[in-house]
Amino acid sequence: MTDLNLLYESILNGKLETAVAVTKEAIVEGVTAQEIINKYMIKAMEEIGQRFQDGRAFVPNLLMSARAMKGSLDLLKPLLKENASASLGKVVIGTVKGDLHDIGKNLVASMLEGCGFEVVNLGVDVTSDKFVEAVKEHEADIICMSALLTTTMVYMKEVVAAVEQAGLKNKVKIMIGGAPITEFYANQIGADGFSDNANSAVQTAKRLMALN
Ligand code: B12
Repeated sequence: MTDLNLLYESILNGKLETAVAVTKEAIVEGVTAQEIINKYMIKAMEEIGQRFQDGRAFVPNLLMSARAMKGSLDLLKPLLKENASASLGKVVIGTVKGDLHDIGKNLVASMLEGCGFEVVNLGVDVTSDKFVEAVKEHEADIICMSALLTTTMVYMKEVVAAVEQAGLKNKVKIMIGGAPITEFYANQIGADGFSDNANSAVQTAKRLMALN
């Protein structure tokens, strides 16, 4: 039986090879992707974040943890997809301008995809123009914006304004998230939904599509 605490430790310590090996073993043993992500991977990222905050870890440690997390997540993505049925709706997702954090955003994208949404991932540092263009091009039902910095979360308001200006506010729902984001802030800027984790993001997306 795989010791999944080793996955936690390997992400925390930025050990990509071990993280990938343990994830592979866990998959073979039938541990669900949700359990691996929620109980071990996210917990490890939270801990390295806390250490960074306390001055006990530094940017290279964060990058190595992020790399290990991505390696495991890449293996789990196809499993998340197995549960998917027909498309529940189309989502364009991105981290807002000035912000390069993409781990949480990619997790949300994978969960949405895994649960049946079609997802267009615009990456990081996404401008309001890019969000608007993508909504038009893909006829998206939902825009998902992520921000991890207090200095970049304010840009979400500009995206909402750009969506309004493009006459798309009644056509597309806006959902936001990221560590500094609150429900209060979402309401304040006129977003339609907020979630503080990847699991409830799926529930919120379904609610916005009037599916639950
Ligand atoms: C990893 C990390 C980095 C990595 C990012 C690697 C990558 N590829 O993403 C690197 C090293 C590059 C980095 C850089 C920086 N970082 Co940084 N980083 C972090 C750290 C430790 C973890 C973030 C993370 O991945 N968490 C794990 C994921 C799973 O959680 P999450 O992102 O919160 O996502 C979940 C939810 O928020 C939600 N969610 C997220 N997005 C969305 C979107 C939608 C639509 C929905 C519904 C939900 C949702 O669901 C997700 C899954 O459950 C945080 C600390 C922390 N505790 O948050 C600091 C942190 C965010 N960083 C910080 C800082 C200051 C920086 C830098 C400015 C540092 C520097 N001096 O250079 C730069 C900024 C670069 C830039 N322009 O973006 C600060 C921000 C402070 C602030 N209040 O603004 C933090 C809080 C650390 C700290 N306490 O000081 N960082």
